Amino acid sequence: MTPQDYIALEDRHGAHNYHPLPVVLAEGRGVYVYDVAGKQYFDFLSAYSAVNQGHCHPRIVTALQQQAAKLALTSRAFHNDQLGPYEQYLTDYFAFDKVLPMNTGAEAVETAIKLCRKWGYEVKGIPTDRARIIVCGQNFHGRTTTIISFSSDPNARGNFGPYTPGFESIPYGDAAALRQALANDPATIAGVLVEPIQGEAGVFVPDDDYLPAVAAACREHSVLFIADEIQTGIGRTGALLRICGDCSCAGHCERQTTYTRPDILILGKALSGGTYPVSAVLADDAVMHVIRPGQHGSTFGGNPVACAVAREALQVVIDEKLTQNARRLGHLFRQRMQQLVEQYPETLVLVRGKGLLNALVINDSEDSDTAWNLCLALADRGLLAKPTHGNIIRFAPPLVISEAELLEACGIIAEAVRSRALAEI
Ligand code: IF1
Repeated sequence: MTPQDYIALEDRHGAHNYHPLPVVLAEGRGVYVYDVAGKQYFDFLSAYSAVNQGHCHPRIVTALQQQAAKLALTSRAFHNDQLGPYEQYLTDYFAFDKVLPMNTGAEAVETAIKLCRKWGYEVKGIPTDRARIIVCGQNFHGRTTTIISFSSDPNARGNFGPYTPGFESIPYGDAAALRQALANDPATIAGVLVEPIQGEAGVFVPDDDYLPAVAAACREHSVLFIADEIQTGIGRTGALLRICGDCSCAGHCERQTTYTRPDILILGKALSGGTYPVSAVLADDAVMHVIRPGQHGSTFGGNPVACAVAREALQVVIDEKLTQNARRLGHLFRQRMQQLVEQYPETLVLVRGKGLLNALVINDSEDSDTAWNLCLALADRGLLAKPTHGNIIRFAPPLVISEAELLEACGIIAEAVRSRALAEI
């Protein structure tokens, strides 16, 4: 079959809920993926930061294979020999009392919303059905009906009503707007849900003092700070979690007492190294105890394969110092991209990001196809990336990338930008 044959099958038999680049992949190893013709590409999307440990990491794949061949799924109707040890490992790794294991990121966000609301009623004393959660404009937290109910993206939200009530949207990165929202009837506010960096919006990095200000404002008003680290967590931004700021420890440092520790931490994506759907909601007993038997769950949540895979995936992050690598090479990437911005101001506006979660803003309108065309030119040269908007390209390679590979990839980006700039003359 040709690439067009594969694409035609998807077009004919699959829902048209995506618009992929015209590339048909067949293999992945480390920072590379290979199409059906065997062409090699740098993967600079990492499945939206799910493949931080590199494609098909041998240790993670082995953990998956061995557990899947031994005991794959018990449901939570019974105990098994993987869940408890995994829960101990994960809660120790991120320094929280408890974890509620789920599968996808959206499921974990929904779980966090239910946990926050229930805490609001049963602990804070919010009148029944009056709980409100504050969210940020341009957020992305998943695609369920409740989550898109508070999306500001008409494409994600349009014609999916009626919408779930109980959410109030404020500008992202604006601590004063948060304080103002919290001052309005705080007795009915249960939580604040924030992405530490807004990935889909275009890799918007708030000021360094924003997340500490969110945490402080939540504490002041007895409101839960909910951090969605599904895309920014597990080393991606050059720290174990983005909320750790510039610390690259594995969650055991003394800064735990000072960093912007959330009341609820949401993880997903790279929790499995991209080999299996694994997500998690972490909180201390004072919050997690509101969930009692029969009040929440999932068939696959915390299944033995998920537990075995996630433990190995997290251990790989520590053993291979992926957080530190992301921090170091992220600086190098932005430095090289900044040189490009200065060399081709008619094509590029700026580069921004943290660690190996970065974006190039193209000098064109949001509804243009410039970013798309540049991604096609990058694919021709052996690098895969995807626009988040008409004029923004996200660059997020696996954190296992070497300096030499990063510099080679920067060369490919420079060549594609150069050819576009020349074409514009
Ligand atoms: C798609 C976007 C990224 C997320 C954050 C929760 C979720 C995601 C911060 C939900 C998922 C994915 C979803 C995927 C594309 C990708 C994405 F473009 F949609 F917005 F990364 F930015 N919180 N993001 O980034 O996790 O249920 O998908 O496991 O839906 O197209 P999920």
